[in-house]
Amino acid sequence: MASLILLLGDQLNTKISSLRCCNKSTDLILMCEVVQECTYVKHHKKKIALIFSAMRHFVAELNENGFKTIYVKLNDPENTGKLSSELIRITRLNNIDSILVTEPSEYRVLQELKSLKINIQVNILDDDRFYASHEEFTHWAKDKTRLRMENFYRLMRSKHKVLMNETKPEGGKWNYDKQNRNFPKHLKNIPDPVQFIPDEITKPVLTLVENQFHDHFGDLYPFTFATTRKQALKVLNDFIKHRLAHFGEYQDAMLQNQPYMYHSVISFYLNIGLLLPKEVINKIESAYTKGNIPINSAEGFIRQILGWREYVRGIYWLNMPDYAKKNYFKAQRKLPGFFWSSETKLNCLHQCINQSREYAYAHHIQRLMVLGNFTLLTGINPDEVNEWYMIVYADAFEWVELPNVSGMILYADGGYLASKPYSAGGAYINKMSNYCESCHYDVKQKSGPDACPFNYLYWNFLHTHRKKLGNNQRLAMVYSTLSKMSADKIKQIRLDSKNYLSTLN
Ligand code: FAD
Ligand code: DLZ
Ligand code: SF4
Repeated sequence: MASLILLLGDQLNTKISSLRCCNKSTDLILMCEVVQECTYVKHHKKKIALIFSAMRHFVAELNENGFKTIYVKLNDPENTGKLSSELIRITRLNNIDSILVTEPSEYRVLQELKSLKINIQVNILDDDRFYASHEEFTHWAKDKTRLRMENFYRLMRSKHKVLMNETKPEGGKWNYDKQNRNFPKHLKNIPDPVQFIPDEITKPVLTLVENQFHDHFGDLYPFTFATTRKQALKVLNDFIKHRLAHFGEYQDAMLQNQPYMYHSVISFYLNIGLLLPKEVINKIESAYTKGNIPINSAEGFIRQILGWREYVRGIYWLNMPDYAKKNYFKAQRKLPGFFWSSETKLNCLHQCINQSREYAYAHHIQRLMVLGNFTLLTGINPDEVNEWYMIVYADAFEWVELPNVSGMILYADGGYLASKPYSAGGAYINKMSNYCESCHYDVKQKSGPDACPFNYLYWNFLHTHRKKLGNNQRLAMVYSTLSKMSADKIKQIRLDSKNYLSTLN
């Protein structure tokens, strides 16, 4: 009996459930580069290069370890360009009794496999790289109308005994974010993450991407990503040694020309399987136990993976396909062209868009409080915003991108994922960055042509959506401030906003 194991571009780990079931002497592993996966949204060039190069490195490792593999390259003449049709083609060419695949991380691909027109059995295994199974998350979410990450995170900490002292959280508190709002703007000599020179496997991939996807967004060169597990482990270990200690303190800070700050830059590798969440958390906890890392950094970092990453995945699978259609504020504006060109006088946006084009990376606060905040305040349609984030970031896979965009930045689910919209005026961006120092607009001015647009757009947003947000307890203070504003002031906010918004059309 021979199985054909389909291994997807984000399942590059020998511990993945499908490979654990592989019988080396009979089973065949199929990996394929397909145009459909590169163009259903026009992914950033660096993202396609990362996935193809990592896939090619991984198949070489499998071959060395005695697995039988078939690797279909993008330009192979027989390549039909779709995962499902490649599966059917390869099944017919070989003597296959059944198909085996670890559950795809995206709903779209799962549906494609479920509707495969083939008369042999297709077995879909759980993806147990995650801490929480779909069943566990569903059980936790049952009967809750609104979910909260912090409650889920505490459950995960207790259950998996991460940073715990018996039943108490390590250090006495579950969350140390109050210590994480530090930001000296003169911060210098931040060590860069480890970078790699393209090898003989990566170089032809870069040429391929350059030729086939030249019209996609983003700079392909320099290409310095890790493309093997060994390299990804180097990135992780280097982060733990040189940057983790400051992660907590500076995690919300943004500096011009410092794309990485003290962030780990491992999401690319976690999401495609080169690193496993459990090994990352074990290493962070052990660095903390050895006394090298302060608790606010260890806890803050672990919360991102054990808390947020697991939580957004749970929300995605519990609510798809409906979640993709959410639009609580009925936002309809088109995404402004400068999200592609970066030609805008708002320096914070200009910097974050440029950086995203160059690196296919922006850290969390840039995605949330600059780019995301702007799309929320200006009422951009969620489909357009989701597409942009899916295209631009090399770590973007729908299961993690969609809840972050529709739930976290756009509040398009009406508060199911987040307790309030992450909206802010220019003062927040000024506090957490040095972008305002070289901006055309004046962050201190509240109205008029030179005022920072975030200042009036913030109040305009709250004013416009008072019916939908006015009863939110977490917004009680801001709505009380808004209520005290004079009619003239509100009129000016509306006028400034109208004028600015008209420039976006
Ligand atoms: P660090 O800051 O070092 O954090 C460590 C790890 O924690 C990350 O590698 C990531 O795996 C995890 N993590 C942190 N925050 C989140 C979060 N909110 N949700 C899920 N995991 C988290 N992350 C993606 O992996 N793919 C995406 O497509 C993606 N889209 C996002 C879109 C928006 C609008 C926002 C606000 C956030 C998005 N994130 C996404 C989450 C987060 O911004 C990135 O995971 C992070 O910036 C990756 O950089 P890092 O590895 O240096 O992270
Ligand atoms: C993102 C991506 C790209 C660009 N290319 C491929 C590919 O050629 N082959 C493949 O197996 N996977 C690719 N992926 C990842 C998939 O789009 C998708 O995110 C995963 O299969 C998870 O469902
Ligand atoms: Fe951004 Fe406003 Fe600061 Fe300019 S002044 S960088 S638009 S926050």
